[in-house]
Amino acid sequence: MQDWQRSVIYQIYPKSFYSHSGQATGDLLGVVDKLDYLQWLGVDCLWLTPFLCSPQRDNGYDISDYYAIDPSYGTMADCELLISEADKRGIKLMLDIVVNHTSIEHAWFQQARSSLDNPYRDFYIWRDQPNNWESKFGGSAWEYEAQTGQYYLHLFDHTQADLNWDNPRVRAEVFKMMRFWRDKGVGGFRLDVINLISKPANFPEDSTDGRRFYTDGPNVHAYLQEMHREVFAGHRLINVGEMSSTRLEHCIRYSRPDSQELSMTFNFHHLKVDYPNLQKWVRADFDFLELKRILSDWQSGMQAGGGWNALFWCNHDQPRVVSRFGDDGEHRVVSAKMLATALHLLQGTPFVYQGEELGMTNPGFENIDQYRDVETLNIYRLKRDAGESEASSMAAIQQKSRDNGRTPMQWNRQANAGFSAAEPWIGVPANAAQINVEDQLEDPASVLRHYRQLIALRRSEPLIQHGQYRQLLPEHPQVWAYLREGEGERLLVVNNFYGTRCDVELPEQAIGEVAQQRLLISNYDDCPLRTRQLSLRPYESFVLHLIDR
Ligand code: TEU
Repeated sequence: MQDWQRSVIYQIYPKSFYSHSGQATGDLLGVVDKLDYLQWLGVDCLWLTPFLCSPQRDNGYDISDYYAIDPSYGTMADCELLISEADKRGIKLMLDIVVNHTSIEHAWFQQARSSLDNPYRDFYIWRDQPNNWESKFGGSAWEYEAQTGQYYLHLFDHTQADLNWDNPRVRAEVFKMMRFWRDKGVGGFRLDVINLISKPANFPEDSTDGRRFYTDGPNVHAYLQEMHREVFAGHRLINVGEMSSTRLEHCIRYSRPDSQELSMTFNFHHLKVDYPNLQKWVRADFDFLELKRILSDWQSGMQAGGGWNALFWCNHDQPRVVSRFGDDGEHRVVSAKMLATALHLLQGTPFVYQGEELGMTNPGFENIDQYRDVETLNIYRLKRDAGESEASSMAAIQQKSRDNGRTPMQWNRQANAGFSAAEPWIGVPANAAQINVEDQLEDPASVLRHYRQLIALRRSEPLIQHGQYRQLLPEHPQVWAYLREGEGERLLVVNNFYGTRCDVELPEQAIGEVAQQRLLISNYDDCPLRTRQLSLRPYESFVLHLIDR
């Protein structure tokens, strides 16, 4: 069993976590200040989104220097302190590495753009004519550079130029930089959109946006194996790849131990169940049957192929899960706990995104001036230019904007939710006085306590780590029930995903002849022990450990 197969990872968006210095934005010393809280919660590893030097056009995913800390987050000494203080508490730091692209302010790009024969020209991807591929943030994926008369590729913002991974000098520079951070003592890497690094040499035109040509591209596995040899081999690191629009067979290859590529993969298929016809920017309910089908296919498929899933509901690009798949009003507490249980009992490595453990909600911002995200602001402009009404544009943005997950962490009832002495860079949700760490630490029935219990269970119950996943009642429109099976024992996990009561009968042959049963966790304190005929209350969820007769 590998380290990460019993771990829980906590994601920090440092800009919104805690400001030690009392500025509008959070900083690395702010994370140091909160390490005791994270240790109490029980997490093994922290993934911090990028805090390296950056013009912050995409909040740090546009890096201009891989060897220096962005001054808004602190200094290299602060980073070293964070690594060593976390280490004292048995917590590793995972660095977010963005190497599909750099900022156009990076020295390599500054060199590359200066002339056609500059030695750095081939660090990027240049063409005399653009093809019809689209940027993930809207518009063409090519930008014209007047000085040299060619176009460069950018799959994201035009200030994020794609690196040319077919150039061995690029790979050597990336691996050297990763060894620098490995030798500083980071416990692993989160690799941003790493399955997009290998583009086909001929850049074909596409009938859609081009993604089928560069997603899981021609040399991606070879490049990751090279990264493994050059950076990971012989070191105890946890490496997770963020995979955009990927496929199961590729994720098995990325994460199988014998491929010698990565530890695990993120994918986003289960978070497109509220994108009707794959359109993100419309307001829509989520498709529950589709959600169960996708998560179940990935559970069974990765298990059969020997791969390993990174499990998550939330991150800095996603709305808050309680607002999305739960109920952020009357049933907020029970639904947040149910969603946590449903995810944490799966096979894989769970990620908890800051504030998720409190059941933090979308902020419900009503005015475009309250939003900060480059993608959201682009989309608003495109919608309004296309004649969409203010009300309809804002309805979609309110539900889908990445800023939903980027509001300040809610620490207490004080001003700015205790995040900073200064006014934060983005608004604090009005419910911070009701939803915050300080209150939930005191409350034995809080969402926070439930997360802590789930994190501890993963360590103490081997079936959570490697029991075989089996879905029950796949067509049930309201309940997600599944088993994690072992030899002569199993976990039964039942989740009512809606705010109405529901009677349900589980199939007899799946439950077997039960000799003993034990309740592991539930979200109602009087959960009756039962395995066949269930009468579930709103958002009710429980886990039973069953031993066969
Ligand atoms: O995101 C990759 C990505 O493709 C999406 O999650 C994207 O942000 C979303 O589809 C837009 O709606 C990663 C980072 O997590 C994100 O914050 C960066 O903006 C992006 O890469 C570029 O580096």
